[in-house]
Amino acid sequence: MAASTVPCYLGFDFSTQQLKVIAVDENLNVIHQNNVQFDSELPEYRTQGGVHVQSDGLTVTSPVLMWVKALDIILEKMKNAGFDFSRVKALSGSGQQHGSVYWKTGARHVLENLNPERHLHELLQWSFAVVDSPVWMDSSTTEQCHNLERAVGGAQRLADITGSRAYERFTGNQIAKIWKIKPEEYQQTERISLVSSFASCLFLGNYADIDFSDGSGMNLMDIFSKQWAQDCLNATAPQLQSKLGTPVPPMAVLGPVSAYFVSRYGFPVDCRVLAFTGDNPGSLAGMRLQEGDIAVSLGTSDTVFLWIKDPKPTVEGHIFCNPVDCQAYMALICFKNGSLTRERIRNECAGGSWEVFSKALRSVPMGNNGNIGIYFDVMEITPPVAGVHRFNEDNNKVAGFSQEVEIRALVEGQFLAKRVHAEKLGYKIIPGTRVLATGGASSNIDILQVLSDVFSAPVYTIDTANSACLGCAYRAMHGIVAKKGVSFAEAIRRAPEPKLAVTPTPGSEKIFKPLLKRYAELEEKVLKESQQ
Ligand code: ADP
Ligand code: XUL
Repeated sequence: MAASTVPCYLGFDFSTQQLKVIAVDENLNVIHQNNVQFDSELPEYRTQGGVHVQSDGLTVTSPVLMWVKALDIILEKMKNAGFDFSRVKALSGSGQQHGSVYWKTGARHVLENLNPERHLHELLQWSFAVVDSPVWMDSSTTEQCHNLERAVGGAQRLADITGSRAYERFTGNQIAKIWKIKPEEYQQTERISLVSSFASCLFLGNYADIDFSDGSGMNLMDIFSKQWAQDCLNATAPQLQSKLGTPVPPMAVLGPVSAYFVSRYGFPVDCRVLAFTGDNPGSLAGMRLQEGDIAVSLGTSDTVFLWIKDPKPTVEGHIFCNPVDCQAYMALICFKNGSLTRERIRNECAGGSWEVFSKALRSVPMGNNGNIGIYFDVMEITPPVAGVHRFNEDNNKVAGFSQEVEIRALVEGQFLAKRVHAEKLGYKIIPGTRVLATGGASSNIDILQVLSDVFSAPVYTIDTANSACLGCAYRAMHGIVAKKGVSFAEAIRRAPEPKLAVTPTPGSEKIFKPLLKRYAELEEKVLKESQQ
């Protein structure tokens, strides 16, 4: 590295709809941001929202080579923008959680011998046994979920071991399905990665291990011993342990960047690759979440997460190992109907404009005159129900709302659900509670106002809506000093604090308290009806 260059750290995020990157300098200032949108910039893969929904409506996949090509493109874009790769001291990143990648026998050899004259997507085109990777939106593995819970002694028992009951999108159940429907491809698989560890493999030029935090989203790892749970492996697929590697701490330095990146882009030979992790764990790091805070991420999926010390897994929500402190944990609740549902209602009720959507939100009083809506365009995760359900102030089902009421019902309903389910996990809002918001929709102040009103708490944001990328750039920086015993908080103490965005409207608590109770009852009713 030239003496005049100041070091920097990169954080990538392989998310559902795009690949993003952020670079921070030693003072943790963001010095570069870039992204590649899958649908528009890689149209040859014909994805919608970054995915393919198969004809059964339940199986959801993404072409693994699209992710590889997106990396080729983003690095070219950075180069064309004059980004100086020789400054990169360490890099890390995140991936959408639960998705899986199946490396074909021989792929390790290809990774170790990448020719810097060629693009990664050309070099790796024959390296995957399964070309369409199952992603987190998939809900086609109910049978495998039942098998796993039965094998280990029930849903609560599975949660006691792995932090979650069996969920369709969790990787172990996806692997069990691949083994059942594509046994030959499974046999040809030398290594199975998560989206996060797959991305580490690309940078490392070798197979990279899965980190504890993203590994917690597989229904395969014991979150207390941080090792694969043998009973779960046995119930999933044969010879699985040898295909998974060994879980590593999220702050593990995996090795130097592959020679490919040194020759082709000018990365320094000693640039460190830190274990990649899940996007929600990455966001926890980027939000600088503290105990007591609640984070709400409004991306393709909406998620709520908390920092916890003494986890007690239940059959609702998930417990993951903490991405920045190996003694701690995080609780997470995932809602599948997030931004894509907001976009549908925006298109139908606001002519496709976020400004019109916001204006409509402001035009209807908080509490929506008692109207409540539940909008599950696709099978929801929390709770597992599909369909649109609208209720008037007397709890009677109605067929439709005016456009403005529909918009407010959607946003209020999404946030009522988040608070109801966070409280079911034992979360309490106390004076001083901060709601930290991130994700694409957190740039919309009118949406944040509803969030603040429903939670009766101030909402804070960080300068970038891409907290997962930012968090992983921070993690890359921490990775260099973690071995010396420096904590994450200490390593990033100079990072900007989250900023206050909105405070609750006076009177919001009085309006939303009864609505929270009604929402919980109506959701319960819809769930019961769907099970009849
Ligand atoms: P992901 O990381 O899952 O790909 P992001 O967190 O980047 O997703 O969020 C992308 C989403 O942000 C888009 O699908 C879009 O619906 C939403 N979004 C962007 N701008 C706004 C806005 N002004 N108001 C509401 N939502 C927005
Ligand atoms: C979390 C989940 C999603 C994905 C995609 O459990 O399934 O949030 O991580 O963002």
